[in-house]
Order: sequence, then structure tokens, then C-alpha cells
Amino acid sequence: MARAASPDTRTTCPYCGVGCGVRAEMQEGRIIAVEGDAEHPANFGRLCVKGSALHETLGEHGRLTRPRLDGVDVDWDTALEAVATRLATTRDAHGPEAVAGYLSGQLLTEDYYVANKLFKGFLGTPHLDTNSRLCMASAVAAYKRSLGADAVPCNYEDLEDAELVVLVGSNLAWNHPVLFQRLRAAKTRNPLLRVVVIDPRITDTCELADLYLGVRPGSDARLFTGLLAWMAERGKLDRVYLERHTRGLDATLDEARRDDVSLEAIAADCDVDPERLETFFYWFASQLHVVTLYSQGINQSSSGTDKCQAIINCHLAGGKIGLPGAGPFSITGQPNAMGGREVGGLANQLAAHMDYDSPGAVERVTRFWSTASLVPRLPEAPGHKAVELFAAIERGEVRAVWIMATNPVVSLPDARRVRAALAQCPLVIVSECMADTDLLEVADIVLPASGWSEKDGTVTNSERCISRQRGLMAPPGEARHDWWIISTVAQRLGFGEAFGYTHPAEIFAEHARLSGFENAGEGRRCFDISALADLERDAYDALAPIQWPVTARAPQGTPRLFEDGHFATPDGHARLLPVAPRGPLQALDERRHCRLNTGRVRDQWHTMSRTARASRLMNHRAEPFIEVHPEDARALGLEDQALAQLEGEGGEYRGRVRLSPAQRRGEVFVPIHWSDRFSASAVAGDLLAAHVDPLSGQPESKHGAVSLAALPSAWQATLVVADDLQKVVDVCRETAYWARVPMRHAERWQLAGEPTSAGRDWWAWLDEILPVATSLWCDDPADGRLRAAGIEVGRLRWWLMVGPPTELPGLAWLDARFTEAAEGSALQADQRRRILAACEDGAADDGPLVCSCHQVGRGAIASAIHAGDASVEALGARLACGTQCGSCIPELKSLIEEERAHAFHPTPDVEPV
Ligand SMILES: Nc1nc2c(c(=O)[nH]1)N[C@H]1C(S)=C(S)[C@@H](COP(=O)(O)OP(=O)(O)OC[C@H]3O[C@@H](n4cnc5c(=O)[nH]c(N)nc54)[C@H](O)[C@@H]3O)O[C@H]1N2
Ligand SMILES: Nc1nc2c(c(=O)[nH]1)N[C@H]1C(S)=C(S)[C@@H](COP(=O)(O)OP(=O)(O)OC[C@H]3O[C@@H](n4cnc5c(=O)[nH]c(N)nc54)[C@H](O)[C@@H]3O)O[C@H]1N2
Ligand code: SF4
Ligand SMILES: [Mo]
Repeated sequence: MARAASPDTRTTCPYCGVGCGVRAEMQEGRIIAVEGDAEHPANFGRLCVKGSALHETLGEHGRLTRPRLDGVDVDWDTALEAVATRLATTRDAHGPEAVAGYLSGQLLTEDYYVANKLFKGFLGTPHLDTNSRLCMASAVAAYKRSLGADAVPCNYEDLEDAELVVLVGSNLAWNHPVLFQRLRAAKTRNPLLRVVVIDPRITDTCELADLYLGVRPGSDARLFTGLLAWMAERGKLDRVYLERHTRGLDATLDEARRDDVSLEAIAADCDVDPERLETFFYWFASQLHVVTLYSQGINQSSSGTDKCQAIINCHLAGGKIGLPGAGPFSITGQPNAMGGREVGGLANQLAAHMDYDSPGAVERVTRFWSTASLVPRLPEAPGHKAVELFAAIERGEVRAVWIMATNPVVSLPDARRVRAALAQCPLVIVSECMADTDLLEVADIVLPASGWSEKDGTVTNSERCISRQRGLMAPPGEARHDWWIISTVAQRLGFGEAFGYTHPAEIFAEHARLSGFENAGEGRRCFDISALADLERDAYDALAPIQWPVTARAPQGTPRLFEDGHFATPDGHARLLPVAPRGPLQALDERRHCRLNTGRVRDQWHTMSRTARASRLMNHRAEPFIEVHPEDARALGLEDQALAQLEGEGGEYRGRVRLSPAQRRGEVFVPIHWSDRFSASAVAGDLLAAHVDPLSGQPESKHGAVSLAALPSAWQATLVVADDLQKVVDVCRETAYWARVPMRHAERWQLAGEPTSAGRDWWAWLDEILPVATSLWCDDPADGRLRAAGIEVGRLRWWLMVGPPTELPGLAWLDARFTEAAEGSALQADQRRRILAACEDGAADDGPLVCSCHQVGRGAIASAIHAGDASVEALGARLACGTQCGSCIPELKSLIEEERAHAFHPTPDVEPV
């Protein structure tokens, strides 16, 4: 069949689990722009700020382009031979259980399938787990226990069709922005749609909240068991539904009633206002069309499975499931966390939603993977879950590990210990796209992988929708697709007959066949996409988004599950299960008296290996920070933007204080994005102890115990420098505090010195590290201030300001000066004078960035509000902020409120008593 004349440039965003469709605009084989795919059912044309900056993160610069063996660049043949030989040697000498794999929800389904088949099927080790353990494991365990399968019952339209949407432990506005926009639009269409937000922090998500419950961290199970008891008390249970479709109500209610079920007692335990609590209970109990959407504030807990269960119990008890606009909705984090679970990527799974304890599953998968002359040797029992796996590496039991598309030395709790364990592990193989990550420092063999826009395959989003990611550009250098790397190693290990793939379409077809293999009658597996098993290459290439199950009976896919009240349990009934609420295991004490909360910021993705490449995404939050309640800060003498230090079980964290009344007292919040690549000591995982949920193995990443103190410094400085000066990097990284902020044409370093260090001799320092002599300076020795710059052939090469960074103007103007000569115009004399000031004469400072799409700063927005713009629309008309992806709208709204409050009630010097 002839191919379409113009290639299909539709693909799927590689970041969050919303799974937005993207259209790429190509020029000479490269992506030069992206826009939302108007036909994709996840986003209908919308994109958030990360999605719309995708094309800015591409390019060969910073990519891994050659395999590396023991620190030396080698060719693929050498690298693959080393991987195969060393894996085989380890297995032969120490048994299959000495070999392990650690995968990621950012791999494509096809990569994941092949890796799972190699490790569990042919290397015969059960120790293959994934970073989804840190993310979705508790949600999965609860769905399986209660609904019988790891199956999200709802879809995105249910959020729009609901009468009540409860967002628990989810900062949807920042982390699933396009869904948040869909919710905002639905609320505008239907003013009766109510939104409740349950989160210890007041987040931007609260913009849509009709009711906010600022709960005590870790108290959610108590809230939902209390809700169940309250519903029973008021006759709000759906007795008919419970009778027909569920089991376990009585025991569950008995357990819920063990605690004091008075509103006052529940409110006190959750530290919320009893009237607000009652409003929430009343709303939940009296509406049928309720969606409870939950995420890491629930999952990342040492009792996360129970918390998910407590939510599901309330939905089952009210019959609020399997209907339009109703259901317990676990929202997925990574783009393909769900696809990874479909292929069996968790250590307690086998393949295609079959587990070790599913009757006949081991034999069935063995039959399916057998070839004419190869019989796989599957393990008989589940392997180590992530945290256990790295402990087994530390103990020396696991002696070879292959890590793909994840950075465990940053993202696991007690991260430093993970790093030490890997450093002494005899064989660490890492498949990665980027040349500079923390994990690569401990790798023996590095394999350069192709990345988004280069690789071809499928992902499954939060609503079970399978979409294509399409390969539109050639990978740089010698980077290869993950499925190819794994299959080639399998071939060299002698398993070629089972790994003869030549294209991801063949892998997908096999995966789809397995999902339908011996899958009929009683105990049918819910995950079944057998109707896609015969897709030819062209049909696979053209595959339109489709929600599983996709079967002969439902060839167009299945938008909603369990509509007939028949669940995936052996008897078809859903289970309510007793939940005994428990607090966090990381205990506060005299020394570590602050509750640590960790999470995400709007414009960054995880360890920033990709998002930091789009300089505009660095401007919203440029440095690692610690959000502290103003009263707590005052008690410690900490001011806004001061440097502070947290100390926890596994290590410390240094960042800049952000005073935040949105924070509860006695609690601090830090972002998870900074690694050793970007700051001196700002890995959130270093602060956490590695406690896990006993059922799911998911770590308690939201509830650390830390001490907070000022980080005194003798001096602070900002150095902006052309990004090709490696020596600067080495010297700056020796400073007590440093944060590296990539800019468009340069790199910014925020620096601070130990209080004990004598005042630095800046002139000597500049002489030592910078190849270009100082050309301009202005210096005020009395207060230790200094500004200086180095200019070479009319082009700015570096710029230094000694003094607190609160005095910094927005640096976009300065950044542009780093390209002047490249653009052919020599630096003008008057410009040279302005350079020290780092701004145009008389130009208003734009302040910190609010709208990343249109690069609008806080200063400009404040001026516009003073000039009379009193709405988001008015600001958009004047400055364009908030008009593209909409992610900054909550921040614009709060700025309007703040600025107007200032205008009408100037802040008094002394607070009223
Ligand atoms: N911008 C951006 N978006 C992302 C990502 C990213 O890195 N950056 N990552 C993606 C991934 S992999 C994931 S898993 C999702 C995560 O998405 P979310 O779960 O929304 O993200 P988090 O910021 O980790 O945490 C959510 C909220 O839980 C709250 N919380 C903490 N403790 C508790 C508690 O005890 N109870 C309650 N009710 N709430 C609590 C926190 O204050 C926080 O606001 O985001 C995805 N989207
Ligand atoms: N304290 C704390 N810790 C947390 C969390 C938290 O909220 N608090 N959240 C947890 C959660 S939910 C998650 S999902 C994890 C995320 O944590 P990680 O998975 O460790 O973080 P990423 O930076 O996404 O790592 C992905 C890596 O894969 C690379 N990569 C991208 N695409 C490909 C590809 O196609 N092939 C290959 N081979 N490599 C690729 C990227 O460059 C990057 O280095 O963090 C967890 N850790
Ligand atoms: S919401 Fe943003 S990050 Fe998530 S898939 Fe859509 S465009 Fe990508
Ligand atoms: Mo995640």
C-alpha cells in the first residue's frame, strides 16, 4: 500500500500522565515548533507550558551519543558484547537472582515489554522493578485488592460530568495542567460543579476550590474512614448497590467505628475546622456523581494502599462508581506508568496483568514465550521492590543491575545510600539519553538511548488511552532505541529466537496477543487488547488513541469500566476492606521537629534532565527552595530569600527560603527537581528515611522529619558566564552553596561562601578562573559590593555581582548581551555602561517570571494591576500573560488579589494583636 504523501507528525507528550496529543511542525528533518493536537481525546488541542516548550529541549547538545565502557568511549559492538558477557558471567557464577533490572514509566510499552521478557523470562530473575514503585504502587495495590484489577474505572470526561470533584493529595494545576484546564472549563459551563481540595498546602489548584481542607499531613485515611461512618450514620449508604455488587461492608464499618466518629474528633485528628469537614461530608454523601481524584499526597505514604482503599470504600458504599461522572480516580504521574504495569514491569507482576499468584499464570506465560527450541525459565515468586532491590545491591546479593530511563540516586528515599550501594556494585549498566546525570557517575557501562521525537512506540495515559509516540527525527550520533538495545543483548545471550524483532510494531502485536492469550471465561483478565494483535505495520503507524480493553466485543475500546457492576474479582463483587488509620513512620522529635513535604513545581520535570534545557522553564523557580510559614521563619530569624538548611535522616538540603502563608506551621515543602548537577546539596531524597508501605512497597516520600536552620554565609554572589567555560563549573562547585541556572545564551551561578571563609579576594578569584580579563567594574569595598564584567571582541563573556541576589534585576537583557558579537554587531559604548547595571536605562525591572509562555514577569503584572487591570482577561489583553497554556492563571489571580489588597490595605508595620 502506498504511504501517505506527508508524514504523520502527530505524537504524544513525553511528560505527565495526561498524555496530550502533540502536532510537530517539521523543517528539514527537525522539529521547529509544537502545538496541541486538536483531535486527541486527552487535550483537544491544549498543551501546558512544559508541552509547549518541547521543541526547545531538543538538539544534540548535551546528549549521550556514544556507548561508554569503564569510562572509555567504545563502539556498539564492544559495549553490547560487554553487557552480554558480564551479565552472563554474573548469572553463571552467582545465580539468576544476582541480576536485576530497574525500569521507568518513561519507557515506551514496547521497550518495557522486551525488558520484562528478557529479565523475568530468559535471564530468569524476579528482580525487575520500576520507578512506578515510587509513584503508583499503592494505587495499584488498592485497585487490585478491591476492584480485582489494576484498572482505573473512570475517564477524563467523568471529571467534567461530575457534580463534585474531590482532589486529594493532588496539585492538579501544576502537575496535570491540561486536566486542570478541562476542569476549569467544565466549571465555567456548569456552575453547579463543586470542587474540594484536600492538601496540607494551599496550592494553585485551590483556584478552583469551593472548599479547601488543609489537613494534617498523613491524616487522609482518618478523614475517609470518618466519612464512611458518617454516611452510614445518616443513611447515605447505597444499600442496593452494596448488596448486589460488593462484599465486606460490615467489617469495614466496624473498623471505621473503632475510632471516635464524632465530627469534632475526626476534625481534631485531621486538624481541620469541623464545620468545613461537615460540609465536605454532606456534599460527598448527597451527590451521586462524585469523582475523587488522588495522587502522591495519598500514594507516597507508609500506609498508601489503605488510604486509597479508604477512598474506594466510600465510593463503593455510595454506589458512586461505574457511572458517568463518578469513581475513585487514581491519576497517573508518568507518561507510561500505566503501560509499564500492563506489560508486567513491577517486581510482583509477571506479564499482561498476570501475577505470580494468578492460577496457572507462570505456566501460561512460559507457554506463550516458548519458541521452537527455547523454553523460558520464569521465576516462581515475586522479586524485590525498588527500595528492597537497592538494599539487596548494598548487601552484595544483587551484583549486576541494568537501569533504564530513571535516576534512582536522586529519586529514591535515602538517596545517598543508594548512590553508595551502586558505587560498590560490581556491574551497573545505564541506558540514558543525556550525557550528564547523577546516575552516570556510578555507571560501568553507559548506553546512549534515543529519546522523545526519535523513538517509536506506544504509551498509555491515566484514562487507559493507548497513543502513539512517533519517531520524527533521527537520533543523534550513535544513540539507539531502547527496544533495539535490549533485544540485541538478548540475542547475544543466546535468546535470539525469542527476540528477533525488527520494528516496535512486532513487539506491540506480541504484547496484544499475550493480553488475549487464554483469556476467556471465569477469571478473565481485564487488561485485554487482543483486537489490536493483528495490526500490520501501517495500521500500527496510523493507530488512533484508543482506551483498553480493546476486544472483539469492544473493538472501539472501552471508555468506562464496571458499568454493569461486575468487577474483576473472582466472584465479580468489589471488596470494601477495613482500614485502620496510621500516621507517618518518620517520627518528629526534639531535633527534627519539622514535617517535610516534597513535590513538584509547575515548569520542571523530575531531575530536570530535559526541562532545564528550555531556559524559559528555569525562570519560574530558578533555585532550590524551602517553603516555610512566615511565623516559623520569624522564630528562626529567617527572611524571605535567605539561605537555609534542612537536616534529615539521610542527609541535608540547602536552598533559598520562600516565605509562604500557604504552608501550615511546623511544616516545610521542598521541590524534588534539584540534583547534584544543579546544586550543592538539594536532593530531597537525601532527607528521607526509606520507610515503605507494607503491601505496595511504595516509599513514604511525602512525610519526612527534618530540622530547619539558617545557613549563614560570609558573602553571596551571582556569576553569569558563557556556558563553554568548564573551569568555572569546577571552581563554582566547590562553594558552600551553589545553584546552576541554565540561561538561553549563558549560565548563571548563584554562590554563597561559608561564614568562616575570610572575605574572598574577588580579583584573584576572577583572574584564576576566567580567561577573559575584567573590562568593567564598579566596587564599593565599604559594604562588600562589587560588580564587574569581562568583554572580549565586543562580546560579553562573564558578569559578576557580589551582594545578595535580592538586588538582581530580571536577567533576560543581560543574557542577550552574550550573543552580540555572534550577531555581528559590536557592543556599543553606552551598552557597556549599562551592562554593569544589567538592564536598559530606566527600564522597569520585570521581576520573577510568572508567565513562561510569553515571558511576563511579576513586575509588569503588578504595574498593570495598579493601572486598573482587575481580571485575568484584562491582564491577558494587555500583556498576553495566561493566554497560551493557561498554567499561570492561578498565580495571576492571586497576584490580582494580593496587589489589590495592598492597594486598599497598606501592610501595617506592626501586626495587630
Ligand atoms: N510540572 C510537573 N508535573 C508533573 C511531574 C513533574 O515532575 N513536574 N511529574 C509527574 C509525576 S511522575 C507525578 S507522580 C505527578 C504527581 O502529581 P501530584 O501528586 O499532584 O504531585 P506532588 O507535588 O508530588 O504532590 C501532590 C500534593 O500532595 C500534597 N500532600 C503532601 N502530603 C499530603 C497528605 O498527607 N495528604 C494530602 N491530602 N496531600 C498531601 C502536597 O502538598 C502536594 O501539593 O505529577 C506528574 N506531573
Ligand atoms: N522526595 C520525593 N521523591 C520522589 C517523588 C516525590 O514526590 N518526592 N516522586 C517520585 C515519583 S512519583 C517519580 S515518578 C520519580 C521520578 O524520578 P526519576 O525517574 O528518577 O526521574 P527522571 O528525571 O524522570 O529520570 C528519567 C531519566 O530517563 C532519561 N530518559 C528520558 N527518556 C528516556 C528514554 O526514552 N530512554 C532512556 N533510556 N532514558 C530516558 C531522562 O533523561 C532522565 O535522566 O521520583 C520519585 N521520587
Ligand atoms: S498536561 Fe502538559 S506535561 Fe502533561 S501531557 Fe499535557 S502537555 Fe504534556
Ligand atoms: Mo510519578
